[in-house]
Parts: sequence; structure tokens; C-alpha cells
Amino acid sequence: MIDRRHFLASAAAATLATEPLLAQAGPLDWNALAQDVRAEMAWAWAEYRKKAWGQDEIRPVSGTSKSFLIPGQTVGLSIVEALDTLWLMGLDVELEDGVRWIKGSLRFDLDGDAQVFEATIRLVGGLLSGHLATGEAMLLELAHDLASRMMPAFDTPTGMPMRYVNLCTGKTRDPLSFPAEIGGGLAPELVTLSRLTGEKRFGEAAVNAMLSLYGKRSKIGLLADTIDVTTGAWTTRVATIGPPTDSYFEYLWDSWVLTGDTRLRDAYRTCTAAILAHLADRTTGDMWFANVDFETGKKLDLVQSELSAFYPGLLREGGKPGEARAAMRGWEEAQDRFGVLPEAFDPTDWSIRSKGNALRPELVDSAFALWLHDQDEHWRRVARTHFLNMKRTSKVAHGYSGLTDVSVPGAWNDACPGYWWSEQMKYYWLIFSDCPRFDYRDNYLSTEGNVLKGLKR
Ligand code: DMJ
Repeated sequence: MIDRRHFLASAAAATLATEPLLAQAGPLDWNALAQDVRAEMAWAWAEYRKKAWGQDEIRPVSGTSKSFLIPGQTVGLSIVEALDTLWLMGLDVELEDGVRWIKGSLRFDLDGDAQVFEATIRLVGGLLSGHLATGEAMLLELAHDLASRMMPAFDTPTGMPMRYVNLCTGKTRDPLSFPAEIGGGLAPELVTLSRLTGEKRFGEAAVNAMLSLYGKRSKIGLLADTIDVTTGAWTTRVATIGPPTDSYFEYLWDSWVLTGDTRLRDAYRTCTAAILAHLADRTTGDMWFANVDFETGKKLDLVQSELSAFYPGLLREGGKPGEARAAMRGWEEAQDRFGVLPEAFDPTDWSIRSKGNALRPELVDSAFALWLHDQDEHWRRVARTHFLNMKRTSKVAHGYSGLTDVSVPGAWNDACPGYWWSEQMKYYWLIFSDCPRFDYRDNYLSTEGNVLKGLKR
């Protein structure tokens, strides 16, 4: 039953949802919207340039900064994450400035522990897409250097990587890992690195890790969400499409598309069939995906992480348009209800379970993936609502900020995550603009939004 606190939170959030889809009738000027997105990107970049240049992230409310990716070190994360977005938007002066900083200041002989997943999707992926956009050899060299320093992580009995590795010593730590981090954050970047350098070891290690994890599925085809990579033993029983499993499924499909390795395609299909059989839940009328026991399929709860909003897009990419549309409907309803989605909620009673929003891109990621497949203007409208809600609630003095409570106007967390530069700003731009630098028919974007295929130079 919905309790009073949850009801009040939901009701307050609903009042923030200013522009439900139903209210949007008539033609819209998509080009004007695209130019607005580009202008916001240019403005936010100028603020980052002034207040936080070279730091990992700007604190956009206070105009200060923070570095977090590799403790004690600074790697200009926002610059690396922004590269291909700047290029696609034709913000060439800003891009040159960013590349100049990277060439002069970014090095990876750092005595610090890198989280293999985050460093791969954000830095290796960002440098690779930056290289593909600009042709700058040094961006590829840096990606190669960083990935090489992280390869000791794969040296485990299962082939699945340890979570952290010291970039100077190669010493690894933290064997308890998650599907998203084991396969979901590595393969397309490392496969692409192998293609660009001719060194097969990167892609092979990543694909091997993905298949090793797939081999641990239960008899009903589900993965739990935490595993010891040194023993191969599960330490939890929860099967979910949300974190910390989410992008594992995305990267099974993506890696099949990038490599043509049919083992990955078959693994994706088996996992998807198991998810549709045991996690798909229509008790609310919409199609959601429950969290269930990975061996029995018994439902645990229906709480949705905002990060699960990527899944309709993946269903579409994987050839299930009907299921993709059905899965997207609930997320659209959630957007109309909450305005900005909370980090977690239960669609059974729409109660909010985690009230912040870390400037998340997943819903517009799905809208973009669906739009790429059928150009249905509906998806553009979903993306437009997402953009306008973000602009209304998250624009602050020096950029865009996440929220500590989506129900309270002005409850900012003073953080602009690196993925904001790589993900939603790019998705908005590409879906609204008809960008001449992007191949809308043949492309590949990573889980972090890095374009590893489809840049038209
Ligand atoms: C991004 O870093 C990536 O999309 C990742 O796969 C999980 N989600 C965050 C953004 O929410």
C-alpha cells in the first residue's frame, strides 16, 4: 500500500511534470530545438572552461570542481567525455581547445587505482571516439596506454576482471564484481581498440570475460548480480535488468554487432528469452521488469532503477520492436508523472524509493535508439520532454546539476557527471538536428554514448 510520505512525494513530483506528452500537439521546430541544445552545450563548456578546466567535473552550483575517477589524480574526465559530442555539434574551437589540453596534460602513469569499468567506458571510450572524430593519433595512443595498464585486471582464474587496478604497478584488488562491470563496460571499447591497433589481446580478453560470465547462468538462463571473479561463485541471488547487471546485456548484443561472433549473439538471445520469460511483469498494465531469484524465477519486487530505462532501446536494437514499445510506455508514463525521473520508484503504487536524480540519460538513450529504427516523431517528443524538464530543473549558475530530490525545486546536488557531456547532450542533438556528421543508418554508440562507428568525417 502507498504510504503518506511516498504519496506526498509522488504528488509533488507530479506537479513538476509540466509538459506531458499528450499536451504536445502540432508541428514542432526541431531545428530550433537542436540549436538550443547546442547553445546549452557551448554555454556549459564555457563555464567548465572558466571554473574547472582540466578537472574531472565541474560543481555547477558553486563554480568549483572535483576529481574522482582515479583517487588523488585528475584526468580531465569531462573534456574526454565531451570530445565527440563537441565534434558532432560543430563546436570545433571548443574541441580543439579540449584536444590541446589532452595532448599537453593527460598521462596515465598515475599511481592510483582505476576502476576498470568506469575507466574503460569513460576514458578509453571517450579517447577512441575522440580519435575517430578528429583523426588525432595521440588520442588513440592514450587509449592504448590506459587499456594496456588495465590488462592485468583480466589475469584471474575465470578470465573475468578484478574491479580495480593500479595504473603504475598493475596490482589488482576487489574480486567481488558485477555483470555490468565484467562484460558490460569493456567489450565494445576493447574490441574497437583491437581493430584500430591490430592488437587482438584487448578484444579477446573482453569477449572471453563476457562468455565466462554467461557460462555461470542458472538453469533457467538468468544471472545473479554479484560474483567472485577468482572462484566464479555467485554471492547473491538477484536477477535484474537494472544495476549492477544492466549494460552486460547491452554489450552482449553490441559485441555481436561489432565482431560478428555468433557466440555473443546466441548468448544475448538466451539471456533475453530468460528475461522475457521470468522478469517481464504486466501486473500494473504496463510491461516492467521485476527483480527475481535467479534460480527459481520467484519475484522479489518490482522496484525500478532509473538506469533500467535503457532497456526498451536495447530490446529494439535486438529485434523486438513490440516488446520495446510496450516496455517504453511505462517509462513515458513515469516521465509524465514525475517530470524528472527519481533514481528508483515502484510502479505498483508509483512510490519513490530513491528521490534524487544524478542527471541521468537512460530514458532519452532509449528514445534515441527507438527513433534510429523507425523515425517515429513520437520518440523525438519523448526526448524533447526530457530535455525541457532537465533545462527547467537542472540549469544552474555554471552549468547543469543533478538533483537530491526530484520533488523539490532547487534541490541541486552541485554535481555534473562526466556522462552528461557524452550522453544526453549528444542524444538530444542527434535526435533533433539531422546532423550531417553522423551516419543515421550505420552507427554504433557505446553504453557511455561514445560513437565508435558512424562519424562522417
Ligand atoms: C553511464 O555512465 C553509463 O550509461 C553506464 O552504462 C551506466 N549509467 C551511467 C549514466 O547513468
